[in-house]
Amino acid sequence: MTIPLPEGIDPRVLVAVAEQVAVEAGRLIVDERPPDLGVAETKSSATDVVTVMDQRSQDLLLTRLAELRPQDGFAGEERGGRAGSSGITWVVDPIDGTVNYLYGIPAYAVSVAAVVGDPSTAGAWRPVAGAVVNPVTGERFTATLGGGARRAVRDGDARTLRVTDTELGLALCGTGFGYDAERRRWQGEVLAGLLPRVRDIRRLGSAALDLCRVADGSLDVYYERGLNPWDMAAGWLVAAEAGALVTDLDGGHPTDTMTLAGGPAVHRALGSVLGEVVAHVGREIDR
Ligand code: LIP
Repeated sequence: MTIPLPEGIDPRVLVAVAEQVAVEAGRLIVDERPPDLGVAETKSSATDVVTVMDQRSQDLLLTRLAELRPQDGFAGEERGGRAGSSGITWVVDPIDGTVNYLYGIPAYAVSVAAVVGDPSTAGAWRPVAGAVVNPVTGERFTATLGGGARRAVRDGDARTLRVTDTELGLALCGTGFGYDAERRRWQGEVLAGLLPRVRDIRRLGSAALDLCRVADGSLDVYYERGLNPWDMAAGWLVAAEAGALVTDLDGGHPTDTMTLAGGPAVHRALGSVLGEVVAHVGREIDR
């Protein structure tokens, strides 16, 4: 499905806004992280946690995007959203990699994407501009539809990103796991089938950073079942604009059923093996 860009919308303007507010939120979650940070609440399970900083980060993003882009919609992982009239919706993850943030592991990001279509309906939306900021390393990954993907650490050092494309047996493969025990059991069985077929696995703990690692070549390929729009929206565009195919297992838009990202050849090879393994393990929904 090709969803048109609304008239008068310039992705270059949107990506500048995305990067600016993602950097601001990143600064907040690092500078104001309370020393006694704990779990404010849980969502789908006891391990699906929200900290006070997740909500504070999202509140900042909502406020700043309302100031900078008052006609746009807003949809975030945590509470609070807004309808818009411009045809653009901001899909944000205020802290992607919340468990890493809670444990002090420096692999988390603020993900901010401007999308067209309906992000609440799988396959009915796509990103047109996005930024993923790791506030600990200072890495800022940005992309615009048709405009390429870049990674900067300090002002002025932006580098254009290009994916690798290796054979599957030599591919460093990223993945992740859900918060539900039965899903994790299924994901473990799928992983067991895949592990002998790739170089190795890395579980970084942030889908947004996983997708950006595919874009910069520090992962060759990535797959995960269960991603929400806010986990993948900006990273999807960064990876795709760096030359990755980013799809579900059937070659359509990535969805919560499966997100698969990599250079064309390794994406095809992983998709084929993953399809075999899922067929052998049995589809999760059939169990
Ligand atoms: C995380 C994802 C990650 C997944 C984790 C978690 P969160 O998002 O980015 O890929 O494996 O289970 O869902 O919950 O930290 O925003």
